[in-house]
Amino acid sequence: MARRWTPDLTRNDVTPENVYLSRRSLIGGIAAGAGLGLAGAPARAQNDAAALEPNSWEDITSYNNYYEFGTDKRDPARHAGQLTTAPWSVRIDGLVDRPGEYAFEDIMAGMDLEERIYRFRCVEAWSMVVPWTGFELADLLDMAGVQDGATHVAFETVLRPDEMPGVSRPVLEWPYVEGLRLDEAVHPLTIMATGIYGRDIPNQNGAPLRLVVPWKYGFKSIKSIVRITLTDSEPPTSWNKANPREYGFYSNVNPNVDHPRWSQATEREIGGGLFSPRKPTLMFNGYEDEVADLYAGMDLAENF
Ligand SMILES: Nc1nc2c(c(=O)[nH]1)N[C@H]1C(S)=C(S)[C@@H](COP(=O)(O)O)O[C@H]1N2
Ligand SMILES: [Mo]
Repeated sequence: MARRWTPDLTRNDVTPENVYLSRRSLIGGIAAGAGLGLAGAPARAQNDAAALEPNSWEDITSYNNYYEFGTDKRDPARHAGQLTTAPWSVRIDGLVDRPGEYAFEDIMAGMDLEERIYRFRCVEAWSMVVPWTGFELADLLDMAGVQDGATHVAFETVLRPDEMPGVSRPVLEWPYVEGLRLDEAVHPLTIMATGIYGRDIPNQNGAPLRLVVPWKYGFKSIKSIVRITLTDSEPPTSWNKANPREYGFYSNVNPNVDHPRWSQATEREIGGGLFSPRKPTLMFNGYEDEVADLYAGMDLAENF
């Protein structure tokens, strides 16, 4: 398999320490932490490892946002089973050397799967920790060959009114669309997830493949992708089209920039229990060391 294509926009090419530590914490549990020398690690890394105890399979697969199946958190688990996910293909087009319809199996054959335990923070101020399985989006873009001049990546979710009861209502403009700047898209933290806890990703979580951008609000992580287009301008995004005052293009997790209708300073941990205190929300959802460079010199309140 071809190695990752690295544009000059991105310099951060190493596996972040907190991802590495958290992977160990899943394998060995908290007790293994001491054995791995975490006792001597800096306070921040210890906190990361402790905070990254993943949510249960039950939490992750029964409390969902997937509006094509309804707006109640339980609707996706009830209705997404109807979605036909095989055969599946992703059309990759726009500014690429090898545009075309890529079969899901052919994509998987060319990718290195790994586990990534990431914090997941919804713009609605709840959060989970999810053990995804997937591959770096950069590797998929490499398969298609990104051309000079591409600056952004646009994504589109499948639209099947017969299988998606939610799309009969104009909650959003369908199909659901999202976008990233190219340097965000090829950042090593940005993955396409195809599994959770090492099992195939359930339909309600975006089978057979969905985007995961852990430093951005959850709605950027578009599900059940059928099209990826390389462009030379910022693509339209569903939530921004629906309410540009409340949802920006960037949507980086930021405790200092409130949603117009609620604070983003804290979050409710799903599965934390009725009386568990709200957690402070971390800058870039805890991935500041890895991604702050992408936004150097940018006003993050203006570019929200
Ligand atoms: N196509 C599509 N993708 C989507 C959504 C959606 O409604 N439709 N919801 C987004 C939102 S708001 C969140 S928080 C996450 C939820 O992912 P999860 O259900 O796997 O936790 O998916 C995102 N991706
Ligand atoms: Mo969300």
